[in-house]
Formats: sequence, C-alpha cells, structure tokens
Amino acid sequence: SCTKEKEVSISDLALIPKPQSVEIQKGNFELDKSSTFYSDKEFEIASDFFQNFLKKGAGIQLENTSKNEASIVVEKDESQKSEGYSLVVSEKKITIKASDASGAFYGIQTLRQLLPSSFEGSKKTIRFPILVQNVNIKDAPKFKYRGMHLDVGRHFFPKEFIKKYIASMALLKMNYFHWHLTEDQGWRIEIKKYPRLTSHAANRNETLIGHYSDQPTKYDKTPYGGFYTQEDIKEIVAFAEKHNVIIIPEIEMPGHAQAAISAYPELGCTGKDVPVATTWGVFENIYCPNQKTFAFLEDVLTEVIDLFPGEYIHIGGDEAPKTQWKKCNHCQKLIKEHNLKDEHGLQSYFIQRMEKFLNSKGKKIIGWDEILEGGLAPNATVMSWRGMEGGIEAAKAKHGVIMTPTSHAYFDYYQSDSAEEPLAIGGLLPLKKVYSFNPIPKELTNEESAFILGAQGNVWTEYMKTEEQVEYMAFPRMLAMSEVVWSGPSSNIEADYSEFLLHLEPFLNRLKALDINHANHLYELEGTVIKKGGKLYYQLKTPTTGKDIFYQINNGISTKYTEPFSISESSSIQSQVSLNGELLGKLYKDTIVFHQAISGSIELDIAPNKAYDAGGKDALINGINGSDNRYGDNEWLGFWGDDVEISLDLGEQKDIKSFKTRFYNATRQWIYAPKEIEIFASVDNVAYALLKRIKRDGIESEERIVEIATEIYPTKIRFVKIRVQNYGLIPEGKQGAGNKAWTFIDELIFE
Ligand code: TNX
Repeated sequence: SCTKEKEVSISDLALIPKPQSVEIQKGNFELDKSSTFYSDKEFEIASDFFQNFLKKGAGIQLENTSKNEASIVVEKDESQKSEGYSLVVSEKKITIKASDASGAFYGIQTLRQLLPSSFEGSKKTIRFPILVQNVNIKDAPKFKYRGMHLDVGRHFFPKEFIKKYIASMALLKMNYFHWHLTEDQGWRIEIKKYPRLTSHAANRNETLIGHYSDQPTKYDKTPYGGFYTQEDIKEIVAFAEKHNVIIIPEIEMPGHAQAAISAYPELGCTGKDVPVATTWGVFENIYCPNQKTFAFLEDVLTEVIDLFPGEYIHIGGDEAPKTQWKKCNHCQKLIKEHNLKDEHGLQSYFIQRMEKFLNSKGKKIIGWDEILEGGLAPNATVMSWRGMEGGIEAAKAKHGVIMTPTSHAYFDYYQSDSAEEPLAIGGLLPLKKVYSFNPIPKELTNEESAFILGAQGNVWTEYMKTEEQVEYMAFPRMLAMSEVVWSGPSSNIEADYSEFLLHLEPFLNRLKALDINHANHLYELEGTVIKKGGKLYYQLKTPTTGKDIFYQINNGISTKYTEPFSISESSSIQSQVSLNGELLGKLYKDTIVFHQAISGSIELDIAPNKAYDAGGKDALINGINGSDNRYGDNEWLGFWGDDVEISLDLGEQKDIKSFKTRFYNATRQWIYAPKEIEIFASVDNVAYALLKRIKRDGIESEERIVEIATEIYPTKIRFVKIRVQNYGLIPEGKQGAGNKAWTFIDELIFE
C-alpha cells in the first residue's frame, strides 16, 4: 500500500490495568494452531488458565514441548518482583518470566489482553494466524491487596455468578474477593451445626420496594431467600484458587446479625423473636456478648475456617447500635467486671475475644473501622470505609489497612448525575473519581504508608436485585479501581484519565465478549454555567476525545458545539454526542432558570462536606436546580451538623421581589430541612437589615423536598446574607439518633 504503516501505540493495546512499562516493538508474533508451549511446573495455574483459554476461545490445543523448542514459554526468574512479571513478544517467541505463581498468572493475563477479544467467551470461527504485537513489558503491582467486595446478604447471587465475578477480577489482576455472607436480611452460608441458619435465617418474608427513604414504605409480599451449601463454597474456593484470587469470608458481628438472631433468639439480648429483616438500614438487634453467642460464633467460625484457606477472616464490626446493650443487665455486668469504659469498650472486648480465637486457629481478622472505637484488637487489619480517618489512625498504630472509603470505593453509589440512572442507594461516584483515588493519605509518613495494604471496591446490593444490575454498578468502576491498586494512583489525573478512557473504549468489547454487563457513561455530557466579565456562558464537555457535540437552545436549530455560548434568559438546552454522524450516548437536557442572583458571586462561611460539594459553592447560583430525589448530584450542597451563613453579592443594586430555595429532607438518611432560616440584606455590605425570619412548622414531615418561598417587599438591595440553621441532633427513635443531622441546600433563586 502507499500509506505509511500506522505506528502502534500503547492505546491500541488497551491493557487494563496499565502495566508499569510497555515498549512497543516492530513486528508480530504469529499465533496459530501449531504454536507450542512450555511452562515451569510451579506455574501450573497460569499455564492451565492459558491453555483452557485458547482451547475454549479459539479452538487451539497447544502442544507442550521443551523450553528451547516452545514458541510460548512461562519460566521462573528469581529477579522478578513479587507478583510481577516480564512479557516479551517477539517474532519467534513469547516469553513470560516470573518469580512466583502470581506473577506468572498476571503475565498470562496481559498476554490474554493482547489477544483479540473474540477469544473471550466460547469458540468462534477464527482466522489464523492471529498477530500478537511485539512488545517488551515489565510489570508489578503497586499494592499487594487489590480487592473487590460483594454483598450477597441483601440479595443472593448464585454460585455461577460468583465465579464469573471472580473470573473478572482475575482479568484485572485483582486478588482478594471479600464475600459478605451474613446480613440482617439473610444468612447465606450453610453451617452444619446450626441448620436453622439456612432453613430459617436465609429467608425473608418480603422485601422493600423502592428507596429506603420513600414514604410510605411498600413491600413486594414475596418471600426471598438463598444460600450456598458447603459444597458450593468448596467449588467456588477451588475456582478462586485457579484464578489467583483469595476469598475473605465475612461473618458479621456484633451488628448486622438480625437474621441469625431470628433463627436463634437466645443470641440476642432480649431473647425475643425477631423477623429476618425485610427492609434496609441499621438494626438494633445485635448479638448479646453472652456464653451462647460466643459458643455459637466459635462453632460457626470453626466451620468457616475449614472452608476457606486464606489467612483472613472478616468479622464485620460496623454499624452496631448499642441501644440493647445499654439496657441489658448482663452487658452492664460485663462492662463492670472487665473494667470497660462503656458499650464501645464492650464491643472492643467482643472483637478481641473473637480475634484471640481466630488467631489461635492461625487466622487473622479484618474489621470495619468501627473496631477502632473502644480499643483496637492487637493484630487486626482495619478496613476504612467511613472515610480515610480510620485507616490513618490504624496505620499510625502500625496495623494493616485496606482503604474502601465511601467517597471513592462505594460502587453502590450513583455513577452519573443523569436522571435516567437505575435506582441506587444515593451518593455520586463517577468513574473519574474512582480513577483519581489515592489509597495513601498525605497525612502518613512513608513508614506509616507501608501499612496501607491496598484498596477495594465495595458492592452493597440493597438496590441490586439482578446479576445485570450488579455488573452495571461494578463495571467499569472496577477497571478504574484495578488501575489504582495495580498501576498505582495517578499523579496527573487529566492526562492519565484520558489515556485510561482510550483503553476503556475498546476494552468494553472484551467485557461484551465475556457477557459482562456494564455502564457506559463515556458519551455523556456535562453542562456547566460559567461566568466571565459579568456574562453567562454554557459549556459542554464529554469525557472522550474526537467526538462531535450538537446542541439546541429552546428547540431551535441544531448547532455544532465549538466553545461556550452565551445565555441571557431562561433556556432549555438539549445536546448529544456523535461520531461521523452516528449518535452516541443519550440526549442530555438541561434547564437554566435565569434569576437575579445568577450573575452574582457567593461566599460560604463554612465549606460543604467534601462528600457533597461536587458542584462547588457556585452550584447555588448557577440557574440549575438539584434533582428532586437525589441529593448526591452536582447541584445540592451538603453540610454535616454545621450552621451555614451564605453571603451573596448581586453585583449591583437590584429590585428583588421574592426569594426561593429548597432543602432536601430524608430523615432515614439523616437529612433534615432546617428549623429556621434568616435573610438579611444590605446596600453597602456594612449595615444589614433582617428581611425575613422563616420558621418551619411540621418539622417531622417526611416530604422529600422542603421548598421555602417568600416575598420580599420591593426593595433595592445588593448584598444578601442567608443564615441556615442546622436541625441539630437526630431525635430518639429515628435512624441515626444522637448523631448530627445533615443540611442539604439547593439553588438560591432571587426574582
Ligand atoms: C454501610 S459499609 C454498610 C452496609 C451498607 C452500606 C451501603 C459498611 C461497613 N456498612 O451495611 O450496605 O453502608 O452503602
């Protein structure tokens, strides 16, 4: 041909997670049915995987031969890093070198990703030879703990799905599967000594419909259940071993235990019958620290230890309300007897006792960060979920830490602002935010950082009824997490994320071939109002490069987007991404409410909580309303426990006739509209007059959105202060009683 041969770049290889170093060389290796294979004996797992992969996906039965003769070689090389490998593809030979079985397995996974995605799944008609790009790859993981979690308590997923999930982890070089097996809503593991755990605790009478904070509450009136037999578990453990994945079973204590207590009421403090839970949230029925409970848990763990060969057992420890312990004579006696400070001390006593038992059986415990409260068990590893703080404290105390903060690792949160997303628990965790995660907090010294073993994505399944939905939530965020933990956190997010997306686009074909469902927000649009020189502009962005964006204002003509365009009145804007005339993604609709504060400037006396500040302070005067049912979007700002004073400068004196704003109200999620707000105004930013004090009645209301609207007597003003009082502590009898309430505020509309 007369065109120059296109240079192959690393993006064309679409390797995820990205290897530490890739050199692309000219030429190819030709893989065909006559290719031959050699592997050192100790790399049997890697070699079995590869041979099965080629047989199933391409009908290639590799002939085994000697190291010298073989065209594909997997061999031992002591100089390779732990879990690392080198992979050299050249004209005549492919060589993988590793010092351990893990490294050999990961070398094979990279080679697999260099092969066409049509090799995934079952056999197709393949045209040989297959050209494998010549490369020289050197690779090793940044973190030794690279995890994914799955909650099978809220919803049960069959054995075959668990295997599929584990297999997808292996593709991404992730090595720990945290299997959350027990919950208030269902006990999922067969324990021979306690048959009621599976005959009773594995089943609930019905399940909540809709969101946990929807009122009134509705149920589906359909019994739900499921569990894994010990035979199932053995099969899954064997499968995981073949995929270089270690399973960490979680048996929750002392909280999230209502299903077990339902089967054996003597495990609770009240002895009363309780149902297997049918709704989500946190329950007060927790294990009572009595002899029966300890005997029960030791028996359960003994069977668990026999099933799972890994060194870790997760004992939970999170979200255990102490209400019943406070009222329980036995618990109070224990606190005195053992000189414990309070009920947190008692939880610590509980966990330490279980740790001792597990350590004596050669196992280590992992617990959620609540196990820090009241004193950490001596050898425990901490899983930091309520932020990074628990992890920081544990690392400083020289304990192993796994980072899974809600902010970056909760794959049950929404992944997009779009109103079309399927119902999820809340929050907002887009792909880019996962990608930007750094498991090593800056608060730690180098020495302390060594205690951060790695990170994990968590998949809680309250709102995931089906396998498709689990995959939709897990993919592609799991891919971003795999780069964080394997390749290492990015120090140049914009550039690295763009490159990641270049790999992700073609990688989606591999997921498709594997029949893995996934979300795709690559062609989504983000509209932002920006202010320049007192004028307003609307900017559109889409994550991938090389696409066209077309937009329409108020149903006008469709225009190709080139740069932010000005807006001067309330407008509805529609936009869509396309490539070569073909539409991609979904139509994006945005509404700008043009009001008098929009061109002004805003200050807050206190920053919103980091988890809910996505839009920044300007989100309150950008003309865009927050969602009616999702406070985690880019428009609502959330404050935890704080009163807030908002200062506005309208830019010039303006005639203001009314003020309107909205507060989110979802008491089951600790969010309360304020009891009082005050509005002050001034012309000179010195003398302020109180314009309105708005007290809210019916503060126990359950309406989702509380709108506050008031007339302002015709008055010329320029500066405004709005004081928003936090609700205060959450009252007894409500979810989260005794904790600080959240305030969520939306657009401040002055007309
Ligand atoms: C908190 S994370 C929980 C889970 C819920 C999850 C929902 C943790 C240790 N406890 O029980 O499913 O939030 O995001």
